[in-house]
Amino acid sequence: MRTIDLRSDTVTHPTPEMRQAMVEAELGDDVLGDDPTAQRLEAMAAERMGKEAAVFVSSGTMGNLLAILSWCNRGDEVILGTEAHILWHESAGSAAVAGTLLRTVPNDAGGRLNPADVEAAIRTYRGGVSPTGLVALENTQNRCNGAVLTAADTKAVADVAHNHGLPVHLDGARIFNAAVALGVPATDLTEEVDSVTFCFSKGLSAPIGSALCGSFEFIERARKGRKMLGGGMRQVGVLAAAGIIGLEQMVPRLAEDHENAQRLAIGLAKVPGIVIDPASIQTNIVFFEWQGGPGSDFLAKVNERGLKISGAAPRFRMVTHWGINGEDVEEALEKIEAAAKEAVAAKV
Ligand code: TLP
Repeated sequence: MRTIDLRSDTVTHPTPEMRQAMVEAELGDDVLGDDPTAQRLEAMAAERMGKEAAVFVSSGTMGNLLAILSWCNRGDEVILGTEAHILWHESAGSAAVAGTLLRTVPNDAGGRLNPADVEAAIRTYRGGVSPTGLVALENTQNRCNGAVLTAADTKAVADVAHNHGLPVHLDGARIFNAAVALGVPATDLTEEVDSVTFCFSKGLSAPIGSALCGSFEFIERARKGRKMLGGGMRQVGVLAAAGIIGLEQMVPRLAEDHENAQRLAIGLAKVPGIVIDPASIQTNIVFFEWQGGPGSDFLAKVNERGLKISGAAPRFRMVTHWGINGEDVEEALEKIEAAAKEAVAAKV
């Protein structure tokens, strides 16, 4: 039986062009500053984000952690959304490694932070107060159905932070999905932030890696932090070569993933037991709620039909990506429908 894997866009394998580029990549020792392919990727990443410099890191998690380490002192607070990936999925590195405290303000359904909430959460050192060191945004906002923040949403929060002398970091793991969904260059969405992480290993389909981008001075600090974390990689051009192809070839096709996600959402809305508002799906991430009985039964029935999804009951997730076409979406919907029918019937 063929498996359709919609757990994440992280499951993508390198494209044939990437594999070829990896084989042919010109290499050097990057810790010694000698890898031309890594340098080319970093220059491209900085340019695509409208920043002075970039550093190639092993993952989005490492990029976000390095941003926190590079902006904050130990004992500082980071203000971010209640649904932030940094809070939910990064193994508390912000606390365990960077020694910072996460202070949350609510994300609205569109993934936005209310600037007034951010302002109210900012604290300066006095007595036992831990001061704010950084404000962090996320675009697209994964847990808010991959919602897109506009340039105006970003600026509204960045203005508040900057008025208080605070830097802003953007977890832009899927920033190109946001840019494609809005039909704007990614630089429009990063202009107001001081640092940004984006991933090569999600919709862009490269096997490994992310970039952290910012000013020359900030990236120098981040490079030191990367080495400290054991993230200095030697002939890393083999990985950077795939990232270059991702940037050159894979960005415009993200629109296809968004269309497939919309198709998926519309189909899911017709399945008894499933609750979803297709209008809330803006990019390639499709969360839905299962209300047809025990979630573990439903998930088992989905999996036994050769469909992989992620999330935890009652909130499951499907993510479209390179390698998933319209027919796969139809087949996934058939599998979900059959699993749902059987799960509902088993309940009564
Ligand atoms: N997200 C993964 C899981 O960790 C949930 C996924 O499958 O979506 N920021 C955002 C917004 C992310 O969605 C992710 C990965 C990361 C950072 C971390 O990237 P990696 O996995 O490269 O450390």
